[in-house]
Amino acid sequence: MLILSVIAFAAWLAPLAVARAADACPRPEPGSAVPEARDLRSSAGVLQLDLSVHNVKEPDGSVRYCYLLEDGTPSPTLRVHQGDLLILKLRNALVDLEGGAGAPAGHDHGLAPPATDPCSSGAMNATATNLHFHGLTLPPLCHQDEVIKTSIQPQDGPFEYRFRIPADEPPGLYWYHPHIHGFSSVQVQGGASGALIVEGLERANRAVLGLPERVLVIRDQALLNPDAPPSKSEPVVPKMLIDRDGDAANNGTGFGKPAKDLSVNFVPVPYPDYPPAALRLRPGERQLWRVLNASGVTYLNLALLFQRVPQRLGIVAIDGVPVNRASTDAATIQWSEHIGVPPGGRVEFIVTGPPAGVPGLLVTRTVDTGQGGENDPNRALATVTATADAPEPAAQLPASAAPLPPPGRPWLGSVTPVRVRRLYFSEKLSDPANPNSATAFFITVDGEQPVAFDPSAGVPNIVVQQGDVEDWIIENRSAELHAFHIHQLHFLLLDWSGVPVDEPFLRDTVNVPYFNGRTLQYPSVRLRMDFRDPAIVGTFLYHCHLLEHEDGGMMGLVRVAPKARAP
Ligand SMILES: [Cu+2]
Repeated sequence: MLILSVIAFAAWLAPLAVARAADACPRPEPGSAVPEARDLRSSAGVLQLDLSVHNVKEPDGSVRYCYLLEDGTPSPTLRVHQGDLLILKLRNALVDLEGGAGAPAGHDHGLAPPATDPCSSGAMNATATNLHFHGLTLPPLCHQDEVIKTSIQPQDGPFEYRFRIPADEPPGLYWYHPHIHGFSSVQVQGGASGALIVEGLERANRAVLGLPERVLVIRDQALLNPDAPPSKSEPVVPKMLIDRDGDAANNGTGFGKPAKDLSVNFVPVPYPDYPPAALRLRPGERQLWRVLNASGVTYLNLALLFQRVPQRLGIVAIDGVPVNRASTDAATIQWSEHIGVPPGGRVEFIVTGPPAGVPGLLVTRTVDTGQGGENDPNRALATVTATADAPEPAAQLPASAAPLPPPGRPWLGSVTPVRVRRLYFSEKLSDPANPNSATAFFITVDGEQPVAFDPSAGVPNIVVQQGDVEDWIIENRSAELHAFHIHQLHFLLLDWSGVPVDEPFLRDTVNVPYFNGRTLQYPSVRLRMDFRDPAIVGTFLYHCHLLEHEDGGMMGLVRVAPKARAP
């Protein structure tokens, strides 16, 4: 009798448990209206929140990760002002989806495994996680923005991030995501990411005063229909190959199977038919769109088409930095009909809604990632429909604002660098005789031997002095694009593939062109690196922001040494 009731109870419990697990990270259906993430705003100078990170394996085998507030709200947008205190308690609710490495020790005995010190554990396994606040100029310290040693395990209990947004942080779009070496790709492509906005863009650029604003987070994920033939509406393309990362390789046609599916605020836009998500606004309405490319490997080349005609997009910020950062021009707008955004990059631009009845379409155009790169074909992202009764976005920029004070340090472009360093991206087959063997990914200081990043080595690849400004030339000796990113600081792009550029703003992620095997020199970018801020003293990372490359070892350590005190 007792046994029977236990079985009955278990039978009742099992489907419930499965249902609950499957709903851990719910997602909208393809073709849905683009939802807005919940805005969490600071009040009285403080933004405090409890966030948990979850993962689940779906019945179709796909893997999802998500950040949830206590009431189940996914991936909130964190809205803070310069100087605000952010207190974020992160609870790690990850489970080991594969079994094996990462399963909590002691599970068999029903005992809670011993807690580790998340600040020093450095553990890299499938259930470890942490947070990187991409773009913010924070100290590389535990509980702030340190990702090399900080590793939170499920048994550790809530882990507190607590830091102040720098008083001079440029206003714009930043983001948060996990950064455990070897597991960044699976967690971020699973959906673990969210936007963070430093308010005050209207103080830097009067052109956005009073505009309704929309945050669009573009993520990529494993193909939902990997075996489907291309849509009949597409031209026939050469047979798809698989690149060294195991993704569909660039075929150079702009069509064919993409390496990954994309989603817009979690609304999937899956291959092969790319049913677009749906955006609505009012006819002719001007809005500020803040777009984050939270993809693991997918490059974006955004365009807004009205009846197939590309529209002008008014760029006001890139990588969280207003485009007029170097000038006093209060209403600078960079107009463009398409905007490239590498993985990790952000772009904020003004759009004007189509006239009533004119269909609009937000698309990403094909990106030539090189022979060894992923296939990033042309595809739709969202329909843009103008109707008089379209609901307004939740957020709107203030209609009046005091201008931002000018930056406290001289413009980076006017500072003479104290030295020039050369680094290069390269790749190597583990078995040179077998083109399908695993690839090793490197970023190397010129003159050194290429070595995959080893977090346990603990030895910085580069040591700089706080207070210095340096020029770094980043070469690409591989046959695919890489996206150079450095934590803790922004840089000025001076030269892109041999062409001097004059950008009055800063970036934190930049695309480095691929080597086509025909030029005398490897393609490169020249970056002016800003190590002046004393807050960034310590050790942190630079790496390729294609997460399969980063996890594969394309990462290095830089130590910013404290300035020697004058005697
Ligand atoms: Cu890369």
